[in-house]
Amino acid sequence: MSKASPEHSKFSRTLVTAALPYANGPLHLGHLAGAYLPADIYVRYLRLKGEDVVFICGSDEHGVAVTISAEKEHVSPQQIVDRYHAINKASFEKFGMSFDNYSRTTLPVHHQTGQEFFLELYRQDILVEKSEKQLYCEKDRMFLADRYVEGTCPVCGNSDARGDQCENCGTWLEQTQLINPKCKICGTTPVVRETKHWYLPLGRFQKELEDYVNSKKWKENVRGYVDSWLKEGLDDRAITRDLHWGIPVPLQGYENKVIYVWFEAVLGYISSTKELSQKRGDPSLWKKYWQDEATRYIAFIGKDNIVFHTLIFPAILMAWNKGGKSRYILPDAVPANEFLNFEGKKFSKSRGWGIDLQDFIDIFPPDTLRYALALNLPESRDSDFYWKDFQARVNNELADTLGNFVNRTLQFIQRYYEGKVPPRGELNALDKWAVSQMEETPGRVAGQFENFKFRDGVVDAMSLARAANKYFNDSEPWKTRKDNPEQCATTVNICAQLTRSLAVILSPVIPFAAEEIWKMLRLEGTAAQSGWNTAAEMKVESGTEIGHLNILFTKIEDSTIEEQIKKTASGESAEQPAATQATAPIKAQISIDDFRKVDLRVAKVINCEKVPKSEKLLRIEVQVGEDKRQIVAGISKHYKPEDLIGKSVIIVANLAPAKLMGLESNGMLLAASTDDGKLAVLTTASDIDSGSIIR
Ligand code: B3M
Ligand code: ZN
Repeated sequence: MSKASPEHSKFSRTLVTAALPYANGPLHLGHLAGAYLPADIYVRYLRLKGEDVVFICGSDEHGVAVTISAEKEHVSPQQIVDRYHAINKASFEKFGMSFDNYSRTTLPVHHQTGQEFFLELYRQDILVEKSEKQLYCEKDRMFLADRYVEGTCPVCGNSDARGDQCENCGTWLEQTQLINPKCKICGTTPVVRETKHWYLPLGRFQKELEDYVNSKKWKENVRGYVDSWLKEGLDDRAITRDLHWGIPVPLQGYENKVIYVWFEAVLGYISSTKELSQKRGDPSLWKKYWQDEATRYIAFIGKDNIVFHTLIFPAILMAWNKGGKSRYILPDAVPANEFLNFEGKKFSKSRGWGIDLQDFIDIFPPDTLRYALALNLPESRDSDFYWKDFQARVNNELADTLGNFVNRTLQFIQRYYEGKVPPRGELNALDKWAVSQMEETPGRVAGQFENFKFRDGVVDAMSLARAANKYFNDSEPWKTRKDNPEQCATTVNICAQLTRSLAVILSPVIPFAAEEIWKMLRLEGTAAQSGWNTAAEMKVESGTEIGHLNILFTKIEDSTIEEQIKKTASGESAEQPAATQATAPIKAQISIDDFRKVDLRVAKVINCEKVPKSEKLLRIEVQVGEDKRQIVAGISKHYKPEDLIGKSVIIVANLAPAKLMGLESNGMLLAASTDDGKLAVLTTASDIDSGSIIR
C-alpha cells in the first residue's frame, strides 16, 4: 500500500532518538513541536506497520545549563536534575510520548560510555591537547565555560549568544569569538587566560563528513545549515571544560575538568539503549540497534541542535570506528524542525512568555495539544502557536468533524440497531466512493509520514473524517431508515468501518482518542496494535456490539481561551498559581531519630548587611538564646537588610561552619523556595524567645 522507498527496504529495523532535553527546567510547547511530537508520531506509525523499532530518549543532566539553574536557586546541580528529570518524564508520559526508554546522563552506564569514547579517541591519538586562551572572570574566579559567558554572535548579531553556541542562527562558537562578552554570573567583562584542554580535530573528518552528508537525502532546512558549516571548514573543538559538574576527564592532570556536555550528551542515546537492554534482560540488545548496518537510525531534534547531530556526533562515531573495535552506524536522517513561536514571539522562560507542557495538559487533554501542534509543526520554517487557532482546531476539527462523525455513527447504531453494527448489502455509488476514500487514505498518509511530512499526513488523515461526515450527510440514513432499511444498514455499516479506520490512522497523532474509539466499538486489542494496513480494510464485523458511548472531544469555551490569552499577555503563565506548580519529588523517608539530629532554633536577627562585592549574600547577626552568631545567606535578591532586622527566623543551629566569600557562616537560615525563583524566609507566627527549640 505505502510505497516503501528503495533505501528504506535495505533496513530491517529502526532506531529512533529524540534530543535529550536538559533537566534544568520544564518542557514547553516549543520543545514538543521541534522534536518530540514528530518523533512520537513517526514511531507510533512504524509500530503500527509492524516494524522493529526502538524509541530512545532521556534527560541531559550535565553542562552549564544545569549548574546555572542550581546557582540561581542555591541548590546542588543534582537537586536540579532530580527535580526536572521527574517533572519532564511525568509530563512526557501524560502527553503520550511512547519512549521505550527515558534515561539520565548522570547514570553510571552513561559515565562509563562517555569515558570509554573519550579514552578510545585518546588511545587512537585522534584527540589533541592544547593550551589556549579562554575567558576567565576575575571576580568569580573561574573560567567561563559555555553558557557562563554571553555576548554578541559574530555571525548573526544576536546579542544573547552563549559561549558555545548562538541559538538564533545555530552557529557553534568558540567563546573567544563572542563580541563584547560578559560573565553570566556577575555581568563583568572577562579577561583572557590560558588553560589546557583536549580538542577534537574536526578538520581531519571534513572529507569523510562531506561524503557522508552527500550520501543522504536530508530535509532542505537541515542541509542548508550543514552545507554552510562545511563550506566554512571545520576547526578543532575543545571537548573538555573547567567545570566540576559532568563526566570527569579520565586522564591524569585533568582531575578538575569534565568532558564537554555535547561530546557526551549525544552518546547518551547509546547509554539509554544500553539501559533498555539491561531492563529487558538482554544485555547486548543495544548492539543490534547501534552496530548493525541493517538498522536505520533517525535522530529527531530541534534546529539549534543540528550541528551536533549532523557533524559532531557522526565525527565522534567515525573516529570510534577507525579503532577497529566495533562499528557504529551513523544517522540516516536528521529531521530537524525549525522553531515554534508563541503568539508571535519567541518562547522565553525568563520573560515568562509561553506555556509549559505540565500546565497545558493540566487544563486541556493531551490529544488536543498533539493535534493542534501536529498541524502547525515548524517543518520547513518557524511557525506560531496561537490560542485562537488552538481553540478553532479543537472545536471545528476534533469536536465538530471527527468527534461528531464518530458520535453520530455510534448513536445511530445504539438507537436503531440495538447497539449492534448492522450488515452491509449491495454498495451504491456513494458507498463505493466512501469505501474508496477509506482504501486510499492510509497509503497517502503513510507516504507523508515516511517523508517526515507530519503536517500533511495529519491533514490527509483528517480529510477522511471530512469525507466520512459528507458520506453520512449525503446518504441520509435518518430517511433511508424508513424507506430503504437495507440501504440504511449498509450506510451505517460503512460508517462503522470508517470509524475504525480513522482510529487507526489517527492513533499516531491522537492516541488517547483512538483507544477511546476502540473501546466504544468494542474491538479486540488496541488501536495501537491494530496494524496500519488494516485501516484500508472493512474489519468491523456485522453484529459487533458496541460499548458505552463517551464524548470524544468537548469544545473549548471562548471564556477559557480568553483566560489563557489574558494570562499570556500578563506573562502570568510563568508565575503559576501554587496549586498548579509541580511539586518536586519528596526525598527518601527518614526516621524520627534522623530528624532529631537537626537542631532547629528560633533566632532573632539583630543586625544585617549586604556582603560587599557579592550579588547574593547577606551577612546576618543573630541572637540564639545567650549566644550571638553570624550567618551568611544567599538571599539578598529577595530581602533588603532592613526587611530582616528584628525578625524571629529559624536556623539550623548545629550545621558545620562554612566560609562564604571569606566570611564564616555558623548555621543556616531556613527559607522556602519555588522552581521559578521565589523565596520566603521562615519566621515564627507569634513572638517567642530566641533560642527556643523547634521540634
Ligand atoms: N540538551 C539541548 C537542548 O535541550 C540538548 C540536547 C541534547 S541531544 C543529545 O536543546
Ligand atoms: Zn548567531
